[in-house]
Amino acid sequence: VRIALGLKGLDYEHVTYDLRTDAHKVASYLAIAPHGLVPALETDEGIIIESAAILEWLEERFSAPPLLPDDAMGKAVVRSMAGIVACDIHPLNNLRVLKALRADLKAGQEAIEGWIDHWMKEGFGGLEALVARYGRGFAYGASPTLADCYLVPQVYAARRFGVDLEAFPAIRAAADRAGELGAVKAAHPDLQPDADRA
Ligand SMILES: N[C@@H](CCC(=O)N[C@@H](CS)C(=O)NCC(=O)O)C(=O)O
Repeated sequence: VRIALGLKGLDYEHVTYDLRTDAHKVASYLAIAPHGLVPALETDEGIIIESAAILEWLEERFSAPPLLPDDAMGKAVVRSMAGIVACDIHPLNNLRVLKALRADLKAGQEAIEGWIDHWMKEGFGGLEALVARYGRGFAYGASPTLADCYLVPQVYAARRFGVDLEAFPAIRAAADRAGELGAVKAAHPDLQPDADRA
């Protein structure tokens, strides 16, 4: 969502919630986002939760620059790429799932790392084929789309977890190309107001 806001040149106030201290589970945040997950976007029209809904709203309200292709098939492909990350990879490796694996299923650190590695690679396998087919520098085509808004953070997470991305050259190239953009650089976790300072 930060990447899309930046690509569209939109100014926003950034309110952070530290997931490590369960700040997203307090009543004041649940009043904003009843599902207890970040992000949420507070707009003049109301509050929007769920990244896909936020991104589609931004696209509808602030059409320039467009983050979806013109044609219906192009839009479908970009949404397929986004869906692989949003539905097939990210939720399985989310904090609450990893916590449940540890607490309820008694998984140790090695098992958790194996789980993350498995589901990232499983999802990246399909995504790699799409990016290799449709990418022309970016994940889809020659300019950034919603697909890059999903791809960049997922590749960041993969690298943070030490997942070997050798088998996914198209994904790596697209994420690295997008990473050169000012809007993407500014959205990097290390540059956020709540980032741990070394
Ligand atoms: N489907 C939601 C997922 C949101 C989500 O899982 N956010 C993560 C941070 S990237 C979170 O809030 N995790 C907290 C937790 O797992 O307790 C979306 O796309 O917005």
